[in-house]
Amino acid sequence: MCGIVGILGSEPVAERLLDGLKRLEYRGYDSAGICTIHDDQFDRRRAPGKLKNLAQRLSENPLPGLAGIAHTRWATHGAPTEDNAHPHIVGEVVIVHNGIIENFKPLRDALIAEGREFYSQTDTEVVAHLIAREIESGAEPRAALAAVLPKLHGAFALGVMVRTHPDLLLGARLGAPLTVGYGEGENYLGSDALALAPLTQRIAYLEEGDWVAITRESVEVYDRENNLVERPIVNSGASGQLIDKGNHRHFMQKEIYEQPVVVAQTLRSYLRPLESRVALPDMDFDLSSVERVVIVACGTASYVGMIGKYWVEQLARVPVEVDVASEFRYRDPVLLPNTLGIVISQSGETADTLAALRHMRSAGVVTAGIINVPTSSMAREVDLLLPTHAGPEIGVASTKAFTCQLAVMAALATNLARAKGRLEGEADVVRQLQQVPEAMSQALSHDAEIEAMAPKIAVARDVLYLGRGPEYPLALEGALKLKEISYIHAEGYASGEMKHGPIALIDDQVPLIVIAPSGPLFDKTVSNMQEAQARGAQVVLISDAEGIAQAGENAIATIEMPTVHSLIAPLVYAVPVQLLAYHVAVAKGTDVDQPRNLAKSVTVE
Ligand code: HGA
Repeated sequence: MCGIVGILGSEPVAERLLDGLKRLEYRGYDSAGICTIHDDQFDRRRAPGKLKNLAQRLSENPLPGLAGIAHTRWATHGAPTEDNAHPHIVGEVVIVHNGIIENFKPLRDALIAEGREFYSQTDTEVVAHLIAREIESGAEPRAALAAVLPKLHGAFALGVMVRTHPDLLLGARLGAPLTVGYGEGENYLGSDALALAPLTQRIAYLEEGDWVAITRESVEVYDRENNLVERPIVNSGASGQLIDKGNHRHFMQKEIYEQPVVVAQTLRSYLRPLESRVALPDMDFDLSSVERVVIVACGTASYVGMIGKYWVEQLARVPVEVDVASEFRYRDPVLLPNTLGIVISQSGETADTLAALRHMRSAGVVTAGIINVPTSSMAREVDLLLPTHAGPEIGVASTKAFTCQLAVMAALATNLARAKGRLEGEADVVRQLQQVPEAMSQALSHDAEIEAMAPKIAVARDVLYLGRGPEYPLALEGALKLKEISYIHAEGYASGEMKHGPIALIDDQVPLIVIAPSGPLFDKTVSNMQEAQARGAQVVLISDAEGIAQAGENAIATIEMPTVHSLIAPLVYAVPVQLLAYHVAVAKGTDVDQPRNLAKSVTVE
């Protein structure tokens, strides 16, 4: 979601702020802006739409100044217009904000009743007014910020400057990430280490409730009780190079193609082939005492959880509940003793999942997190971190993070099964998992066929995906992927559910994508597929050689996957599902990497 960069520099900052925003582009945004202080005045450029619009304004009307803050906005309150774009200036204060101020309405009403005028529809402007009001009544900037923070409910990261104090940059975080960067005679503020990577590798991660006062020479961090605290300076290891697309047309395509390598990389940290063992990092709780599992995640990651439910129940015979994070906390879930809570998140900052994690921890549940960003809030708060090694995922639609999460989920299911004394043939599990990268490469070799069939799907208004067993969540993922990037309406169904409703939608204009590896469930899925074909459905069958030989005859297209063990099928079959969505989106000409309305790291509830 939106990004924050701030620089207190010894050289002009505008271009560097713009560069920092470019590094945060992958999160998704719909307007952007920069404000500097020079000659004791604020100077600001803002533009709706992509950063190139802001860059254009900067080139027509450059922005001098050695201190400034910048923002990419993903609108939550008010349309993505120039007036609503950050930074917001009120009196002596300029502010950028990530997140939502949940109590903005009563605060805004009270400020209006005092006679204050609002210039935007954002919740953010309330914070600017509150700080400005403190300054007007004589508070110095630090005290003004400290007085306002306790009044704000919700989740936020803030960057603040005060016109009369051009050598001071303030920041605060609660529920949204913020980092401080340490330079030579300069210091920085950023949403993440990636944004600051060309400026510095020396980073401190602020903790929940922290606020910070930055000058060129010093950084003072305060906790929510306003005690001066130390936050360790670490080497971020983030590359200063802008991550590029290599020879690929889009980041999403590059990330789909990276999967054999990054899944191998992820598996390498869990597999011990010499010992025929699937290992987990050390933990200070006993897996054998786990009597139930609760998995909480959002979007694509929640489908990893659903596939995990099939695996854990089948292998370990431990009951599993899967919840979408936005529902979990508010339905006051029953959390019994000896529950293992698992959260799954690429960014480790997803607001709903983070809140669910905290809910589980406060209920005394032991937690594990399958997370791609090891410095994220979730990674720091779980009892057991199970990292994925997907590398930075830039495309908004998750691909490689999904399959790496599945790889880790398989490792966790195997370990639970062993701990419960249920695991037979661990050497075989290791062998199957070792085959995943090669099988994924084979799946990728069908790219050209999938590209060729994409125009047929691109003209559809609705698309249905069917799967059974672990391929049912994959059908949900296929439909989500297609919706996200091609804007075609798509639904995923458990094959057997089709005749309980969705079959009413079937006609010869509705493509039906059937994900069905051969195996014990195959015949049943094929029956469901044939029921649809009898009503004109245009079937694309994704199966292996045996399945296609048996049932591919009347399909409009088939995509042949290598023959794989049922455990690893979801990882391998994810590839054609992703490629299909990708090529359909390309055929439709949509913005594949930054689809409309979507954000990458969803830091608001
Ligand atoms: N609520 C603010 C900031 C939006 C945001 O955090 N996006 O990720 C606004 O609507 O301007």
